[in-house]
Amino acid sequence: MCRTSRFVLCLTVSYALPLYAVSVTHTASVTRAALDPSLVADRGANAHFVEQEAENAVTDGTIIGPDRTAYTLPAEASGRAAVQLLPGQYVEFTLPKAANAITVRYSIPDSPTGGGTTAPLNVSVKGRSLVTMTLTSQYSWLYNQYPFSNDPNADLLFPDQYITECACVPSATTPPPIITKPFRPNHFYDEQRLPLGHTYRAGDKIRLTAPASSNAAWTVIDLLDSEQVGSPHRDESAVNVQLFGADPTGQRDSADAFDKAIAFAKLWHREVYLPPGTYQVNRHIVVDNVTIEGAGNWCTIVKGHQVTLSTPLPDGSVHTGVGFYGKYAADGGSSNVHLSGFAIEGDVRERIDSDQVNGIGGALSNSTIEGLYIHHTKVGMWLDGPMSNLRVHNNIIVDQIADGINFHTGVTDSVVANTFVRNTGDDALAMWSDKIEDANNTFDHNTVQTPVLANGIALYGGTDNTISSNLVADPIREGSGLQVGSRFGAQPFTGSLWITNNTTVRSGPFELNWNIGLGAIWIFALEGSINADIQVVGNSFLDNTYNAIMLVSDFPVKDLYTITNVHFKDDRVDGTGTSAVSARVAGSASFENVDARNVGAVGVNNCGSFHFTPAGSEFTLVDLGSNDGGGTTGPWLAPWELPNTITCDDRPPVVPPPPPSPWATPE
Ligand SMILES: [Ca+2]
Repeated sequence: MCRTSRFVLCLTVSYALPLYAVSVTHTASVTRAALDPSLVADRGANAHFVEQEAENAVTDGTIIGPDRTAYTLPAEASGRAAVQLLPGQYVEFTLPKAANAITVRYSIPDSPTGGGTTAPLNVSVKGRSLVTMTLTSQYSWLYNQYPFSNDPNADLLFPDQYITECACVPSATTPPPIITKPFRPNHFYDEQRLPLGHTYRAGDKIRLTAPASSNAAWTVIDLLDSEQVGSPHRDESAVNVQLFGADPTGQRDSADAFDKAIAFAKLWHREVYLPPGTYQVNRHIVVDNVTIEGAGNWCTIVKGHQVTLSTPLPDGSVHTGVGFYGKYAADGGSSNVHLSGFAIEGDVRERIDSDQVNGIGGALSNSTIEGLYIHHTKVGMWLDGPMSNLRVHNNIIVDQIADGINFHTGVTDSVVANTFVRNTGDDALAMWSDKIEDANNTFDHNTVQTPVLANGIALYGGTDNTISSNLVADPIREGSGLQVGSRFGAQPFTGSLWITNNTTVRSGPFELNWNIGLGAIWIFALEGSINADIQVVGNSFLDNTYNAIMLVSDFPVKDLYTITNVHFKDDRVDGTGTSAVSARVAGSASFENVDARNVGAVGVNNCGSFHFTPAGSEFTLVDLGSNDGGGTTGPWLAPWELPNTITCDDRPPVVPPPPPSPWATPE
């Protein structure tokens, strides 16, 4: 059914976009990251689709949330709320623009022993039943301690490790603590794309119904994306993989046909074309000095099964699966690779860190990746440098077991822009200067939503990198919106780091291991001091669950490492559950024109390095002027707090702020 309608979509001659495409009815409730789009103008990716939250739609089901508590369904939902349908109930969206395709983000229960189940979801448009989707929980529901289990009934994976639930090491505790099962359920959601086979108009209603006969006890709908997919891209001059035996019905394995087409294209200096269809590929396609273009990521789908290997590969993998890989740097790396316009559909259901089961991998210098949709792989793009000059534009990466994109080891002069990342199981976008520093890279105008573990955007060491104009929403646990961390053995931060014009929302979550609240931007000196020039300019930190800004070390190393040379300027803080700034480290930071409002606790929660001497905190705030606004306890940066008054409070009461609202022109 799905494939048939996809072909209808992919063979459809593009409609001229009708005039009513721009008309928006008042019931349509388009948001971006569950915010009024006007609050995040020019921040994040300019996606092809429009997003509507189920909790704003019409339903006879039950709204769950808002709730930001880890391991709960609403916490992992966009906007921290969703709609729960019992069999027979529906949620109905009004299309804000003409659309011929939708994406549904949902959750259904796991099977009792793990591994997932399937359930139907009826889609009707304009009152007519269109199709029944088959939802799955085979790619969601993980449990237990890192790196997780698919078994809800599993005992603790590591009983000899401290857990916060009992504040103890279970195997060393008498009597042993009672561990509730399932232990730490998470990664509840998945999403699915559906071509509608026809262009519907703005104002048409799309109803999603859990059939009365559904086997699923409940069906949670988080949101609906809708879009007008254009006609398929064609290239008659390129080398068509089908001429080499690739099977567009997905029945036969097409990996060897891809290799042959690539070899032929390289010989004749031509491009490779993947016509509309679904191609089964169950291993890496190694690419070097080649261009591969699909018909568009709704039309050309490269899809694979996870394969268990009888002997591990030299790179440590015990599984393989679909992926486009440059040669590893140790083998010379790849260059001049250009991938565009197709989807990569993986089959990764568990986290095995040694497996190379990523959508894109290896080293890809002087290359471009554009217009891909990457789904159900371990990491969307895991680049192992050294490598340079990779341009990643206009991609969608969703439902990953681990990171969205990681620039790992000596990636330089590279860019990720206008890319949309949702539901990663680890950092959505990361630069990890492991052994060799990442330098001169930019993450610009990307949208990150609901990373279920770790950070929206994370920087682990490096020099002269830029994080600009991104939109980061709803990080859930053990991470935050933006992290600058000396961690994971990374090279130190050197040179400058520019964090400019980003917006975070519903960030600054609770840190379960520390049992305190984080900041939307979290600067963390764990393995060394952070003293590079860090410029945090023009950012908006909205609806922070706890703090907006946190600078912190870890208690065992609090007298070893400092954070200095951090400069905040022209930033806006709209709503903090607790403070605007939390400092739990020695060092200093400067503030200029950092305005705050709806601050729930004292503006600065300054603990320094916890010696509490009469000289004051070991952390100094430098007031460069125009730091205005505050909350119920007064101006956020009041003179009495300066330069280093101890105001340390591990757990101030949380005052949930009002929703973010327009901020008048900068003061
Ligand atoms: Ca939602």
